[in-house]
Amino acid sequence: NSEQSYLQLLKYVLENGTKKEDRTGTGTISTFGYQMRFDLNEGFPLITTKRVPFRLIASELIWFIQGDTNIRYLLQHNNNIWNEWAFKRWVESAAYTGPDMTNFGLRSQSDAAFQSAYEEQMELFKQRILNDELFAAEYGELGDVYGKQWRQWKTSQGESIDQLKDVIDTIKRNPDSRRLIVSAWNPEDVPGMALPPCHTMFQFYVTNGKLSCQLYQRSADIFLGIPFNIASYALLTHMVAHECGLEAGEFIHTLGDAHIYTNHMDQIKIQLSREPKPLPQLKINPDKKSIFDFDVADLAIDHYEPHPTIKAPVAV
Ligand code: UFP
Repeated sequence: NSEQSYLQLLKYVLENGTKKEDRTGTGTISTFGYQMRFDLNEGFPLITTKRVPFRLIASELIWFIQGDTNIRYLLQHNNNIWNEWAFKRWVESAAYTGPDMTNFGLRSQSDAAFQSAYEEQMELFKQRILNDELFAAEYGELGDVYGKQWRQWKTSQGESIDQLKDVIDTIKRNPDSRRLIVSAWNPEDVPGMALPPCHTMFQFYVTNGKLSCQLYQRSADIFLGIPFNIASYALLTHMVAHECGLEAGEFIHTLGDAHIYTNHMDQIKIQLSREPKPLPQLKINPDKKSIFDFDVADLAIDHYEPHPTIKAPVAV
């Protein structure tokens, strides 16, 4: 099944990747330019050779679709995937008076005493975001991330463009359009961003009543990031197809710098030794028509029986 295209990517980069230093100081092996295709009719491409948490993918995607850029919604849904980016802004701000958290990502991997101080500060930060609305408004805000660019792209005229709504309207009115694009890469905003968008832009395509989507991802952490990214855009494609009265076609995933972090090698060996299981099925609440009305509870995954989770450190 289409999980093989992901496993082939892992093998390809293991065999053909070249050593490359990176921003995080971790070190990678990397290749440039790679494409995977997932036929969404073969099942939902949630990787089975390790457990991938669909719940986190669904709540993050709904957060993007709502145009929300504050981690508070994510924390309310017990989703911690964006915490480090908000935490970084908090501990670098003048208002933070706790222990020094410089370079917390790398330090907490090598220094156990630091790690417990870091975990304590992170927990305090999360509780404050959840319980203090004013604090959340200031320090939970990530600024110009996906939700903002998809739903409220700022123009030079001071207006705002709802790219996602516009593209859905166009799919309905003019499905043959070759301009069905949403861009998250805003060159004006990039210099001020902690994490410039990895999912740079995506394009829809309609043929024979089926909606396909292609994503250009400029930078890809193949072990940790990519299984999330595949599932997230497959889910988006299904949701947009649902709203537009189309079937889901293919998800095509095009990668720029596709890399394996050198501290993920043992995990990848374990994963490649496993036999893929049948892909699960996606269930969408048929009573919800517009993707802008979706809630996490309207999306579910059926018959997902993956191999166990494989833990690995995130490069921040
Ligand atoms: N990354 C992903 N997918 C994502 C995401 C991040 O693979 O959805 F948000 C990885 C890619 C890279 C790092 O390893 O995060 C971003 O670093 P950089 O901006 O230096 O490319």
